[in-house]
Amino acid sequence: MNILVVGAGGQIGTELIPHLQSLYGEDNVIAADLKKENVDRLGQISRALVLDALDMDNYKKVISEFKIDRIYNLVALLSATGEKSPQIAWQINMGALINSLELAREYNCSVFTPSSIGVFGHSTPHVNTPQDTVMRPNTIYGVCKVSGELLSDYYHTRFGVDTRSVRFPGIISNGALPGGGTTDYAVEVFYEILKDKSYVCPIPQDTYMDMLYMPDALKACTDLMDCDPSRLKHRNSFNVTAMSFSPKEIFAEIKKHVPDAKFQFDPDPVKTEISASWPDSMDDSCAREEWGWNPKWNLESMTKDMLSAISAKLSGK
Ligand code: AKB
Repeated sequence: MNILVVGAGGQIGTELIPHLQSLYGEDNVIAADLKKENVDRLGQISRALVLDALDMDNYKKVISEFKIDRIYNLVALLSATGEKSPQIAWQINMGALINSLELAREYNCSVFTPSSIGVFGHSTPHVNTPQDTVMRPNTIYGVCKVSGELLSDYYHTRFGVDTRSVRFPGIISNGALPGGGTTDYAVEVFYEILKDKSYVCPIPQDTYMDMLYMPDALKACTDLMDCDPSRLKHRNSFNVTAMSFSPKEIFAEIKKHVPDAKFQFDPDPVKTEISASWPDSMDDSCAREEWGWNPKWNLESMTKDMLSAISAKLSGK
């Protein structure tokens, strides 16, 4: 199987590439990104090329030349950045998706596009948020993700394209940094505490959001795509979560390992509003039943691992 990852230079793509290589073979994974510097970095571990997923002609050439069977469409402007320029967020998020779906239809590829907890809004039940529930988001990112879920299901029912997706919560990782998201604080805090022993948090201390550690997120990307389609009652998109915590709770966990760490709060108005509109905790039982979702990492084990991985990274080991 030949796999193309578009938007490969970001937080997920950078770690998804080696994960895919380990499962499907090094030469069968192609990394594509808009930015030359990301492609140069990815080129050290894989076959990598510059590609603007909005440029349909070039995108088509890549799909045809490399005989692609599966697309991971990771192109996205995230929630906080999206609010700075909603029209651009719509163009990028929806443009990359419709091009991916159209090419998948023409070349018979399967498509994975991450959705997000951003599909939910104030009117969604916030505790144990069901799989099938109210989706009235109040960010352009959420509007794109809901539209993307509908469009992906439409391509499946109308054209038979094998589209699948998960609603990612915040993803915590120690490779490439996330950028422009509301959940980014849960990554930033580790770097700041290990560098300066202090962190100023842009999210109010008692706001709960769901999170996943990267190894579980990568497994979701491949387990869902490899599962027997006859098991799937849902496709776009599945709730997935591994932990739900507030800033106060993760900081208390970090303090167990770094007792002199200092935390302050200076809530950012945009991120505060977004985080208040998202679930406190999601019900991911459909993912568990339909394709065996079973995350391994929790707040305790993730915190320990993040502290040791980032300490090693900062000390150049
Ligand atoms: C964001 O915060 O925008 C993302 C997401 C939850 O989709 N990390």
